Amino acid sequence: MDERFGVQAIAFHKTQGSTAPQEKLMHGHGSAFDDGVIPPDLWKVDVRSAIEHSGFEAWFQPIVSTSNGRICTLEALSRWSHPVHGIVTPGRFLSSIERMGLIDAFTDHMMTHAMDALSLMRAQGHSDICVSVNAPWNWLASRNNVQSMADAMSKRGIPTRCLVFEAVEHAPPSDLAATVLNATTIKDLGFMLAMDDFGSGFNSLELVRHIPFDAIKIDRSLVHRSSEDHRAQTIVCALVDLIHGVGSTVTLEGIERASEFDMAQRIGADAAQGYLIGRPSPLGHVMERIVGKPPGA
Ligand code: G
Ligand code: MN
Repeated sequence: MDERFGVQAIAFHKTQGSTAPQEKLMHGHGSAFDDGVIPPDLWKVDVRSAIEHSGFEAWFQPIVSTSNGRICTLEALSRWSHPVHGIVTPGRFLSSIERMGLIDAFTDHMMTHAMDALSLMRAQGHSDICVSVNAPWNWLASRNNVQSMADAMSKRGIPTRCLVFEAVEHAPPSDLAATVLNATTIKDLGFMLAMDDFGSGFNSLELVRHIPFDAIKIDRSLVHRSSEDHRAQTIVCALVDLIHGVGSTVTLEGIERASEFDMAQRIGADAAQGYLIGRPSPLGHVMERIVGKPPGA
């Protein structure tokens, strides 16, 4: 399968199964205390302290262009390096963060990690690669949040077009007109705006109708195994046409098999993301792939 990908992809594939740090341990949905593993009070103290002391790291997952296999974007994904429980994925702590009213602080934290990554890549001559961050519509709704980001990017000398806000929604948007207006502000400031996880949850066709997203990402629940599932493939294919029809680019999430990458190319998806292409990993590891240096060299 290497021939289908670019140099960066080939370099990275050789590293799979090496010593590369990868997601393990505490995956899944719900919070850890649901499992009875951690007493809720202790968990809350840990979450609050992680926010206050920058305990949430950002790992990065590559998104490649289907036309040449090269990395076009890195998605910043939070990982909590817990002193006792190891690497903890967001499915385990996001709901706690939301319940505790800390989601804005957490999103700000991820934005800083994203800008740090952009600064580092630019310093190494890779200014063509964007970084995307998951941003709840509620966070995006604050003009203050978005304007502060534009100021921070300008201070670092990074054009706003290098940062992609991946709008995520875990509840129906409360006010469509306001959401459309927020999107206009974001676009006017020059940021890229993507819709995350389209086809699941509350990111709806109504938003696609009214908001000029730069990119729409089709949820991995639709993409997974779709290359061998006629119904799924029909849906994904129709969504690709629909998304192109409204002038956005399409990213297929959850590409785990070569046959799914083949399908992405065949049906004209613009970009692909998933374990086949690369798992989320620390920035240093992704940079090794970008510069084409094998880990440990
Ligand atoms: O909602 P969003 O698309 O931002 O979710 C990203 C999450 O999806 C990350 O936690 C990442 O680990 C996971 N992920 C990324 N690629 C794949 C994949 O190919 N398969 C599966 N099962 N999960 C993936
Ligand atoms: Mn995302």
